[in-house]
Amino acid sequence: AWRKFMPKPFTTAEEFEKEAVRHIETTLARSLYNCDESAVYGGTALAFRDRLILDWNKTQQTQTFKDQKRVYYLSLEFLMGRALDNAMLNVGQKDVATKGLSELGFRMEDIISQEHDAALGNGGLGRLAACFLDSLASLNYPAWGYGLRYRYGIFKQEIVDGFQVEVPDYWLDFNPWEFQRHDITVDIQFYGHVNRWQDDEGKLQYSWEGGEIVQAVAFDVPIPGYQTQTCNNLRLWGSKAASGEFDFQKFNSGEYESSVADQQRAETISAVLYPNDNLERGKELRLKQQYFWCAASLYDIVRRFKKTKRAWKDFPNAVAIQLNDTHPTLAIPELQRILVDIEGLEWDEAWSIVQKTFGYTNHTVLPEALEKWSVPLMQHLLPRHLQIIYDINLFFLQKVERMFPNDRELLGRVSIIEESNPKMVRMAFLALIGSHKVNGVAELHSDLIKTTIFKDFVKIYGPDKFTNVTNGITPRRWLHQANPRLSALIASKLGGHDFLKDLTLLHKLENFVDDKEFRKEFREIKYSNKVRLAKYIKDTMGITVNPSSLFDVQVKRIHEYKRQQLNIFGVIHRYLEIKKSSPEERKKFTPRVSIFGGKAAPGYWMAKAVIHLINRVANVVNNDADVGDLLKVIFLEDYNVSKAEIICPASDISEHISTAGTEASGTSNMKFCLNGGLIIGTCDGANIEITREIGEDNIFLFGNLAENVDDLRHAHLYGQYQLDPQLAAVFDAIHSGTFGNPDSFEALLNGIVEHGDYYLVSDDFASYIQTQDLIDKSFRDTEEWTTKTILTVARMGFFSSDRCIDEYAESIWNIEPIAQEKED
Ligand code: 26Q
Repeated sequence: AWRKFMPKPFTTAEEFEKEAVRHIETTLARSLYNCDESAVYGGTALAFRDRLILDWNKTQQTQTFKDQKRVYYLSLEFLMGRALDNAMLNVGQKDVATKGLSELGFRMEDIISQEHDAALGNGGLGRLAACFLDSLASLNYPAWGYGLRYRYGIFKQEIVDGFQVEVPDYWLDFNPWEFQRHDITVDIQFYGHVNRWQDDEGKLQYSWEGGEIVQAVAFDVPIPGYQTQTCNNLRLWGSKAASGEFDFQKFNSGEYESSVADQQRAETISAVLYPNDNLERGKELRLKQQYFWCAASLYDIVRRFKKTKRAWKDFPNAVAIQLNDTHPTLAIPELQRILVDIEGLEWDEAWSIVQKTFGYTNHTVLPEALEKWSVPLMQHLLPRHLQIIYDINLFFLQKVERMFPNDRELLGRVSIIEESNPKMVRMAFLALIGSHKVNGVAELHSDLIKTTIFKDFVKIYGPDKFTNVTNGITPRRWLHQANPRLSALIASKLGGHDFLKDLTLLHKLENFVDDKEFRKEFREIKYSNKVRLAKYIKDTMGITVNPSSLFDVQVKRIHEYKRQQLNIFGVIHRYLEIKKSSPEERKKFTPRVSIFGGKAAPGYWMAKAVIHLINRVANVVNNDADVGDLLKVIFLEDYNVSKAEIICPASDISEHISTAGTEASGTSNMKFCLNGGLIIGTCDGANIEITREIGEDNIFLFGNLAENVDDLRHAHLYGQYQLDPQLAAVFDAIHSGTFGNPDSFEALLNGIVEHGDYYLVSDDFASYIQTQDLIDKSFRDTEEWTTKTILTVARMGFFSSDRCIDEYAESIWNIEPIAQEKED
């Protein structure tokens, strides 16, 4: 009966304008007479938000009513980027809004760029979570994301005199996409002690008492699917001081200031995203963040389950929880605690529920990234959880002892507790033991975890506990939104946009690979995307680059294992070659623009030195009149999701050149290929599967293989070591001061020359340079290049996150989509 009061969604430009203007005038209280782009952004976002909310409410109602199994994706990072364009494309009214805005005198592009990125993540892991939410909603899976509502996302990067400077990213000034749920709060306990007693039946009981309480408040973000009414929920927890008697007492007894200090201390839990990517540093506040978010999310999930009045053993039939890396591992002892201490289940019964509920995704084999927490810290912060972890470990080791009697060393190797000083809790082992499935994120990586970090566990649990789900990306954002012209061209050939829901349909493009007109349009689109990036470079840096040059892009977090240093050494090599060539020889060079972008963790000195070197080289090369258009070097400031949307469609070649065996998957490799860029890469992560799909002829692979890395490292340290001669020439140039004071780069070069070249830069240098030369040649043959790029796009269907999510749903979560019933 209430339906008749529900607002009707707009369908024409005029109806859209009416809604947007109403929001500007009333919701935002901005007079139309000083209406700027930010106000128009607000009005547009609110007009679309209204439409989403209707679907959102309905989806949540349907999901509750149907009571099918749901998946909860626990991630400390959701690197969402902007929401408006995505909302418009998903709802399908962007054209209407574009027309409406232009009637009001505004350009859609300018309005979209008013929005602040939601930058609640570092890099690949966080962006993967965002792509997964998009696919889950688009495929109608009942799913929620759970994360933290950081007040500060990943820092903004400024380059000052060639150095990275970090600036705080306060992004919540105006965020129309979140809804605070004042009524959904959870009290979270820290510190305190454990009481143990016997109940009437003589059974041991434990309770966690005392300590301090911090309140978790829910903030919900709607996640629309593409061309479906499904709108899922992302719930982010914010922290505040618990509003209890405690505060009142303090207040009444005149301790006003100290009560304000308590308030602020509580709020620091959700204040800031830790800016480390693939590096863990054991900070107490980080552990507090992890427990705060796990405990709040589990309380919420359990509360929802209890409303259905189903039996506890049914919990794993109603709930699947996926752990995005080890960051949410505390959810495992927390669920065990809820079931045993609070709900009164027997240990074994509870443990079987826990194991059936959780799945764990591993994203790294790098030793420095494996999470460990000191036992004394955990004892102090979470005394009951530490006991539970010890019990989990005890029962696990007893099982191992029964399987492999008298293998003491094995017990030491697989123990959740590392017997170091201080003792450490190995989170990856706890996550593995507490889950029914463990997956890697690309085939090579999933194989590697079985032979390296989890080798012993394969013997214990058998190989079936381990599986692979190769990562994917959402084609809605990374093709349709980022590259609308390419999306339109594909649609014109394939007869519609169905490929955005089934990316394997792209294979039909192969039929047009010889179609002259198609090839020409395909090339023109790439060119216009390069013009757009060139304009961005001109506007932001004042540097002119020629869009006909080969655009060579490496954008990702700066890390030694990703080897931006290999790239910049290659650039220096190229510069030296140009300098020493005759005018005649110079004509043979393929003009190139080397584009870098990415943030370094603030405490990661080596990564910062790489940024500094790139900027110094840029300074010299770009101002050398001798070189002109043959080479330009660009370091783009503050690489983020919305910049990736401009950069990915504009590359000819992108670099994915990690030391073999170190990059678990990579996902930007997929974004570049999907947009008709080719790859120079090592045999690492998803590059290997990309090669299998698109064909060896269409990718430029180089370098040593993962299987040889150990031997090479060993040879560096204990055998004969010869620096590659071409690399030596590069180092000579740096040392001689060609790029300014060489002192800044001592540590960087020494890591290679003196300290064993852990990342094998020298070993791979010759083959890298050679492959770049091959690329130069290939690029000059426009026809050959065009064929390669078209075939690449046509064969990228496998790398949709939709395929990836279907695999998780089938092999790990055991969940089914919920068809949305059409409105009457
Ligand atoms: C851990 C402890 C304390 C502080 C920070 C962290 C931390 C934070 C972020 C550890 C790791 C990360 C991020 C890791 C990451 O982004 N990994 C990438 O995941 C992608 C998606 O699976 C892969 O494609 C990349 O290969 C992998 O590097």
